[in-house]
Amino acid sequence: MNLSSVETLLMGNSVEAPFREIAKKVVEGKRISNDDAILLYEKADLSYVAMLANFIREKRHGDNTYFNRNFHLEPTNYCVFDCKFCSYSRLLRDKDEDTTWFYSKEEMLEIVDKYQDQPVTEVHMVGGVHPKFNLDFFCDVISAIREKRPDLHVKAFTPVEYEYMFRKAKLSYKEGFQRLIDAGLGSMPGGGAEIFDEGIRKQICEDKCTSQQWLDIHEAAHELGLQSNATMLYGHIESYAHRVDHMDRLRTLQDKTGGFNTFIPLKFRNKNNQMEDVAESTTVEDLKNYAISRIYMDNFDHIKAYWPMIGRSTAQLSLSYGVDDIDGTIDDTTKIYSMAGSEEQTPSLTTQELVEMITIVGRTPIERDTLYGVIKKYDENSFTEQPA
Ligand code: V47
Ligand code: SF4
Repeated sequence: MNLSSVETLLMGNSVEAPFREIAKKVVEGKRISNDDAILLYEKADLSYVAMLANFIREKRHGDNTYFNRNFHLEPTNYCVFDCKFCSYSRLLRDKDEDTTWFYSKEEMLEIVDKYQDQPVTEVHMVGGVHPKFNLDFFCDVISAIREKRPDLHVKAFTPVEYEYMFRKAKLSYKEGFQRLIDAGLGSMPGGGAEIFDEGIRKQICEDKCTSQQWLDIHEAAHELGLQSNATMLYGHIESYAHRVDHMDRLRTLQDKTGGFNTFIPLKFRNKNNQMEDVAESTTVEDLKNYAISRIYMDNFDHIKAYWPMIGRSTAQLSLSYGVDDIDGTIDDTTKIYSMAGSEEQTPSLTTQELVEMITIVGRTPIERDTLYGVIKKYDENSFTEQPA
């Protein structure tokens, strides 16, 4: 969608005045307000938000669509917390060997060893919170991983894990982070944010880190030069106003620190958890949510559709709704979404499959590192034999 399409929208009488005003702000590169965002959620057509989101996406990134070669390392799914939406964790008393795991340092290094000859660039390490793991242990694991693979970027843990680890170690957030940075931590993923509204948080995940702690931990990380992502778990019991409040708190922190790379809306999946009675959002709602996120989060460079959670077809569609990143190869190493009922039961894509997914919808695949350094630009001929 080009500028003239949006200008047509601005001039046309078929579009009501408040929507023309929002389009004008977008074309002029101005920020939309919280009321504007709520109006978009409540009243805007999908095609209208798609046009605006795609305009912003193409202005920032053209057709470029980012992915990386990554795998996950989930140290345990035992967890001291009890989030109602979580299909993955097991309480400490649960001894079912088929559904629980707890890796030693050696077992984690064996997993990393499997990738020894593969050009993966990132390990995404996150899991449940187990009292036997502590800061010293994780510093040891991270430095052992980096010793084996100095080229591997370790993107690890959420504020849920950090708050617990740093509190037990009796360290400030910055002191704790400094220890992990010295051990080789590269950046922080976006999990654990859920929905910041305190009333909703009390209902879905009352015992883990608070919204303010989540934000403070990211702020501390940013101040030490660690970059991070941010997520929003949507499509359960929250209202549109709660989504906008969540994005507002992130946009405000990003104004202050500039340390976030990517915003990742996460669709709530309702299988095998304590919120099975809550219906999942529709694909139309998912696409609308990506588009409004792109329009509202004007200080975030990237919007990611995490394909293991949303499914590869919707991830492809999302590239016309403001999204410019679809995460990575994964190699069937995460269980969070398959256990929650995602259509992707064994999430794994080769680089070639990712490239084809992106080119088939007319975009340009860019293999990136974790912090968006460009590794390789692909085209439709990258995997076809060239004539001699
Ligand atoms: O915080 C848990 C979510 C998150 C369910 O930073 C669920 O690049 C939906 O944050 N339905 C962890 N979502 C995953 C995460 C993430 C994923 C990919 C990339 C990045 C990144 C971060 O998963 C949790 C929670 O919000 N989650 N259960 C569920 N039933
Ligand atoms: Fe534990 Fe994270 Fe699951 Fe909450 S979402 S129960 S903190 S593993």
